[in-house]
Amino acid sequence: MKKIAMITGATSGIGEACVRAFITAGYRVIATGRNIVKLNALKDKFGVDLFPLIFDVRDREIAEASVASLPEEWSRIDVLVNNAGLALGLDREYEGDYNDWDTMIDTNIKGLLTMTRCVVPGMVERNCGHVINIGSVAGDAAYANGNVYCATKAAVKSITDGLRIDVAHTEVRVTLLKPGLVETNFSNVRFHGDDERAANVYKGITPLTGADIADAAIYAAQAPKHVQIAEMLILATHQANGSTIVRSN
Ligand code: NDP
Ligand code: 8X3
Repeated sequence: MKKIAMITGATSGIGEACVRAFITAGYRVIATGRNIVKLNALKDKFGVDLFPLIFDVRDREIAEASVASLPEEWSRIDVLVNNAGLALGLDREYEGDYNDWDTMIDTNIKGLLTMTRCVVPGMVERNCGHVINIGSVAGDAAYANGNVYCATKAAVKSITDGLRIDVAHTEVRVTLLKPGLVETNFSNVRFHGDDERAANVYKGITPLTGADIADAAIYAAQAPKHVQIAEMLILATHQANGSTIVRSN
């Protein structure tokens, strides 16, 4: 019987790469997201190995109802990849946008917690499972103008550590992946659709790809049962931390 991975934010970037990687590794995948067209395209591409589930992770009631509505044959989730998330804006903290702050906090922290609350009780009951949270190098230390986004990813680090402690009496494993610069739709979203500004983020450096992060997720998921990959910091070769990036001309 194939294992089941649930991947949030499966419609773009790292999440979409994880869908591909987990299916290639022999899993069936529950792909969750808000973009119905994209989810249907994934369904067309991966067929019986993919189950699309449409909801916004910020809507707690719908998220809970969606997970509860899974057909019996899709209900035993082996791996939860908590990936849905975003940055909005790159402003001084004292000039930041309240709505952007709320959206980041509601998605990156509260959405991730909702999914954990919905899925992990089943893992504990079955005494098996794996939660892979997508944090960020941004959670290690704040960088200029990153303030609230960095704080949400620092929260993901604490929430992940807390979960690891709280399931340590079980076989459930908990992993935090902390990517650096990954070229996805992330910067277009951060800069509210300013493609030129987004492209500049990746100028003069070879950034990571979604597939690089999916590789790390697969490595953690496929580690022997007694091995818990607690944390991985994955950076482009010319990035040293959240604020040190050496670019070529
Ligand atoms: P993308 O913008 O390419 O993908 C983000 C995904 O999250 C999309 O599928 C998006 O769906 C989904 N999403 C956002 N908000 C919600 C929501 N409220 N409910 C459901 N789905 C939602 O960016 P990335 O792939 O780069 O980002 C994935 C994760 O990786 C994020 O948590 C991000 O913080 C983290 N990360 C990214 C890095 C980078 O440099 N790119 C580095 C470190 C961490 P939709 O299209 O509908 O908005
Ligand atoms: C995404 C990486 O450095 O843009 O979390 O914050 S960074």
